[in-house]
Amino acid sequence: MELKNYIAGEWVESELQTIPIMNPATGEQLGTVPLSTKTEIDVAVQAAKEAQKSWALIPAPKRADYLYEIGFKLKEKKEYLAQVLTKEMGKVIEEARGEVQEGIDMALYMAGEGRRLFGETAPSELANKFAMSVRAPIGVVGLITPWNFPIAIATWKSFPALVAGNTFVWKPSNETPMMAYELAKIFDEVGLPKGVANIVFGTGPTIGTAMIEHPDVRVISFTGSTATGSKVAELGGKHLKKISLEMGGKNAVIVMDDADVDLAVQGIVWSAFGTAGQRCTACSRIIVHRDVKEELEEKLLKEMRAITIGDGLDPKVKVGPVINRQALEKINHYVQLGKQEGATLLTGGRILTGEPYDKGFYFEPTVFTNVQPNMIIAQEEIFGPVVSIIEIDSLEQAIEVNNGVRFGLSSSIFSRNVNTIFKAQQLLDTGIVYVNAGTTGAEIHLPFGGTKGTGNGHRDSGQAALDVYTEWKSVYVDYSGTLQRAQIDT
Ligand code: UN1
Repeated sequence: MELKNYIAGEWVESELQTIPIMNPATGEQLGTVPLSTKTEIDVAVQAAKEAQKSWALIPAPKRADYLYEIGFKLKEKKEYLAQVLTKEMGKVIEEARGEVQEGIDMALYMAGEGRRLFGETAPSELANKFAMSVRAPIGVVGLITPWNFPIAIATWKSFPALVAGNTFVWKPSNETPMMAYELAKIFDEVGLPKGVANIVFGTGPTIGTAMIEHPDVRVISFTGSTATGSKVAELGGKHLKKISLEMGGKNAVIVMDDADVDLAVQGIVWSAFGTAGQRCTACSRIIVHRDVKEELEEKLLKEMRAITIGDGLDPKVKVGPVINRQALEKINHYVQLGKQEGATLLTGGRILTGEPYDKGFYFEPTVFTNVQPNMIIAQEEIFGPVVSIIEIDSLEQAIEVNNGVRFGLSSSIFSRNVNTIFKAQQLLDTGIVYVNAGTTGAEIHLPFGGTKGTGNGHRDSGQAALDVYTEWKSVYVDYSGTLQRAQIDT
């Protein structure tokens, strides 16, 4: 499949350089993706700008009708999309179906927002004057999305942008362009007006930069690494753009001495090794009370023996490949570093070789124990199936360790004590807190995002996403027929 950009409702052929799209499970080439230039961004932004004028004038409930149609199409194609997603990204088929479901849910949820988009009224300080604030669309928004959730994250951003009356130019990840292509086909099939949704493939330094610098792009919504996000913020700040960032995590599961350890182990396995640890919400630290540490380690090892690793299309497989060779090497680098730092390797730690692993990129699910909170493996985001066990002996210490990293996306606590639970949810410095569940599995109608190095105060998903894609407009209507002056004594 040779992908093309989708600009102004057309599939735009290009003579540009292309790069291959690979299946990380098998090394098979699935197609090619073009690397666009600044010029394509300019054409797409102009199309989006033109389209936005009329799109913004369509009543929100009518704009929402397109989202319902998109949601129905996603539902109709769910199995097909999940298969493509697994081939292109590597996550296991069950998770791929779950991700497409997130897209369906987001479409229908945001379509519902078309009939809300509530504003506020306020009493005026003057008689015969009406005051209100309404959510106004901003204009053209630029979306930059990662490969680990190529459908879900795109829908968290594009659907609220659309329902609020914006148009967009989207740069998907080059690792997972087929999902973007499939979404573009759906936009086309439901007859979304030309120019409302535009997709341009290419690299961050070329077209990501062009998008951020473009004077007609008013908002940039980015999900990716903290290193890249901080560059986006720097450049966007210079150009006075509204920037929404969702970045890394170093999420922990806390297991207290009164926890249901069996349940905690299940939560840890799902959150640490699901998606091969490539979620920004993945569990990469286990902060465990010393009284249950041994029990937890034993049960964890037992549970991990049942994990089948392989091609995610096989329904028996629980852990698929990682995205590419660089990822494999990066994970391996951290594992070697962990050993050098003096952590004890409890299990795993190897790049898998031999049949059927040689052609793809597979890393063994890995657990380090006796990890100190300040070790590099307990501080930096590894983005792979590697988890570190840190021992504590009080809730206070657990909270301190949890909060002692530069990220703040997700955290979790396993305990049967209601006081412990409520105290923890208050003190954990993360945007998402789970009680008696792992660190993954956010639902689309709640705000998604984090504190510190994870974000810059904005949120994807939920009603909070509308704050990214709207501007508050305060409207005063004076129906007195006279010149009334606020703040002036009469
Ligand atoms: C991500 O890891 O980038 O909460 C998104 C979850 C998923 C989304 C994760 N619903 O784990």
